[in-house]
Amino acid sequence: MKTVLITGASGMDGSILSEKYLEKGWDVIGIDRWNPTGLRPNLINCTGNEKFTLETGDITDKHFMEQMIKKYQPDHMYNMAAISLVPESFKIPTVVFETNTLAVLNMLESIRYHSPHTRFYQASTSEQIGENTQKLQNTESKMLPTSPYAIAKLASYHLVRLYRKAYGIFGVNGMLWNHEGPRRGRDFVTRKISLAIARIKHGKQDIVSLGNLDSFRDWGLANDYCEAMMMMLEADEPDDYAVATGETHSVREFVEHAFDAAGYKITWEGEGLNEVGKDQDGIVRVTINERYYRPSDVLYLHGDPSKIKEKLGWEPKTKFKELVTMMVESDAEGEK
Ligand code: F7E
Repeated sequence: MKTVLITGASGMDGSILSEKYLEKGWDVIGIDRWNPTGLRPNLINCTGNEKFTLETGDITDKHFMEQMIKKYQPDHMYNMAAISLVPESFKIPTVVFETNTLAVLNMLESIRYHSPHTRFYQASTSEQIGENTQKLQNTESKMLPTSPYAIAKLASYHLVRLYRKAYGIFGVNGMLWNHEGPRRGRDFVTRKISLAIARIKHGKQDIVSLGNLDSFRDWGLANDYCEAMMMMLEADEPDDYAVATGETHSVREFVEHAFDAAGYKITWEGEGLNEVGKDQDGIVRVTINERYYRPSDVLYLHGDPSKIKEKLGWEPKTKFKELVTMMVESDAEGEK
C-alpha cells in the first residue's frame, strides 16, 4: 500500500492533491494546523474517506514533522504548507523564514536520516523571478526576488537542489506561476475579485477596492497544476520544472473579464489612487486603495512551460478566460 504525506492539506493545492491520491487508492496523510473552528471546507470530500488521515500540527515544530516522517515513511511527500500571501511576508518576515525555509530544511533532514526513499515535492514559486522582467521565464532565469516570501522560497529551492545532489534524495522543485480556482484563498487578487463580483451581483456589496492593477501574471488552473506536480514525483529522475500557461495578463484585464462574465462592462476613469472602474450604468464598482500596494511588487510574470511539456508531457488544459469565468460562476453560485 502506498502512502502520501501532504502538508498544507486544507489549502487549495493540498486538498486537490489529497483528492487525486485518494482516487488513486493511496493512503493520504494530510497535515494541517489545529484550528479552533474545526472547519476545513476544502477537505469535505476527504475527511469521510477511511484512507484519509488528518494529523494536526505545525510544520515549524521540527519534532512533530520528524515524527510524522518516521511514522508514515511516505512514498511521496508534498510540502504545500507555507505563508503564501506575499504582502503578509513584509509584516512577519521572521515567521515567514521559519515556515517557508527552516521548516523545509528540517523536513529534508528528517527524510535524509529517517526515510531516504521518500520522494519530496517542494512548492517553489515564480515570485523568485522578482524584478527580472524577461519574457518567458523559467527555472534557468536570473532570480531577483523582491519580498521576504520570495527570498525564503528561493532559499528552500536551493536546499532541495542541494539535498538531491549531496545526499541523493529524490527532491523536486515545482516552480509554479500563479494558479487559481474556486478554492483559492480570499485574500489573493483573483478570488477577491470573483467573490466581490458575486456579492455585487447579489446586492451584498457595491465596490471592490484593489491595489496595483498594472502588474502582469501568468494565471493557470490549480487542478491542472496539481497534475504537473504529480508527474514530477512519478518521473524517472528528480528535476526542477517551471509550470505556467505561457500567457500573461494584467490584473486590470482580470477585473474586466471577471466583471464581463457577470454581465458588467467596466470602463476606467482617472489615474493612480483616483482611478475608478465604472459599470455600464455609470456606477463605481472598482476603487484603488493605497493599503493594497506592496512595499515592492513583482510587475511582470510570464512563464515558459516548455521543459515540462517536452520531458513529462504536461500541458495546461485551461486558458485565462475559462479560468476567470469558472471562478466568477462558482462564487456567484456560492453567494446565492
Ligand atoms: O497578487 C496585485 C498584487 O496576491 C497578484 C501567491 O500564490 O502567486 C501568488 O502571489 C497581483 C500583485 O498573488 C490587489 O500587487 C492588486 O501584483 O493574487 P496575488 P501573487 O503576489 O502574485 C505566486 C506564484 C505565489 O507563489 C504566491 O504564494 O495583484 N493586486 N490589488 C492585489 N493583490 C492582492 N492580493 N489584493 C489586492 O487587493
